[in-house]
Amino acid sequence: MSGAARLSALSALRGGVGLLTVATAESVWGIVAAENPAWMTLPLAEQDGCCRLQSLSVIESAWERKTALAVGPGLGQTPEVADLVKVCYSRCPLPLVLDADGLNAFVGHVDQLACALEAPRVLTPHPGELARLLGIEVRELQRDRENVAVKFARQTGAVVLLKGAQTVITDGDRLAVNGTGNSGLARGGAGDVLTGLIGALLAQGMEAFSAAQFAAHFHGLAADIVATEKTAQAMLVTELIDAFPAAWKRIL
Ligand code: NPW
Ligand code: AMP
Ligand code: MG
Repeated sequence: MSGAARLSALSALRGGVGLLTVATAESVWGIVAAENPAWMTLPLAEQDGCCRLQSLSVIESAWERKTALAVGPGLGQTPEVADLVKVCYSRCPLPLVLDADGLNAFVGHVDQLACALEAPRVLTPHPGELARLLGIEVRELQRDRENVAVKFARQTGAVVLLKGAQTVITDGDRLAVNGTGNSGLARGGAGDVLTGLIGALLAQGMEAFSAAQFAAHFHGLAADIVATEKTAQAMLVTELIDAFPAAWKRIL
C-alpha cells in the first residue's frame, strides 16, 4: 500500500531523520519515489502485490548504511512477507520499530518476537493487532491495557506501545500513559505516521522507551494542533504531518 509507505516516510522526514530510504514493492516504487525528492527508494521484487523473500539481500545491504529500520506499514500479508519480516526482525543489528503487517507476520509465532540481538525493538500494536497476536478478545485486552502491555513487553523484551486513547508505553519496567491526542486520530494512516516518527527518533539515537514515549506525546500534540483549527472530525492524516513544525516549535 503506497499510501502507508508515503505517510511513514513523510513523518520520518518531518521527525528530523537525516537520510531516508523507502524500500517498497516495485509496482508502487514510482508512486513512492515521485512523492518527495528528499528520500531515496529501493524497489523490491514482488508477487501478487507483496514483497518477495528474495528481496532480503537488497534490504540487508541497504541497512548496512543505516541507523534504524521501520518495518510494517502497508506491507500486506502473504507467507513470503511474513518470512521476510521475521528474518529482518531477528537479524537486523539496528534499532527497529515494528508495526501493522510487520506485527501481523508474527501471528501464531509470537515467541519469535523475543529477539536475541542487543539492538532495541519497539512494537506498536493497535488493540486489534495485539489481541490477534495474543489470541485473546479485544474487549478482554481493553479491560486491562496496562497489564497486558507490561506482560507482552516482558515476554518479548521489546518496548511496547499499545495504541488508542491513553496509549500505553512500557518496556516491562517503566510505564507511561499518553494524554495527548484526540478522536481525529482514529482513522486510517494515523498509525503509519507514528511508525515513521518513532523510526526517525531511533535513527537519531534516542533510547527506545524514550523514543516511543516522546513519539506518542508528539503525535497527539500534532493532532491537537490540527483539531483546534480543523476539528477532529475533519482532520486528515496528512495534516497531522503538516502540523509537525508547529508541534516542534512548542517543544524545542
Ligand atoms: P474491527 O473490524 O474494528 O472489529 P488491520 P489496519 C481490528 C495499512 N494502512 N481497536 C479490527 O477489528 C496498514 O499499515 C494503509 C480494536 C480488525 O479485526 C496495514 O499494513 C493505509 N480493534 C494495513 O493497512 C491507511 C481494532 O483489527 C482488524 C482497532 C492494515 O492495517 C490505513 C483490522 O485491522 C492503514 O494504516 C482498534 N483501534 N483497529 C494507506 N493509506 O495506505 C483495528 N482493529 O487488519 O490490522 O487493518 O489497521 O487498517
Ligand atoms: P493505527 O490504528 O495503527 O492507524 O493507529 C492509530 C493511532 O491513532 C494510534 O497512535 C492511536 O493511539 C491513535 N488514536 C486512535 N484513537 C485515538 C483517540 N481516540 N485518542 C487519541 N489517540 C487515538
Ligand atoms: Mg496501523
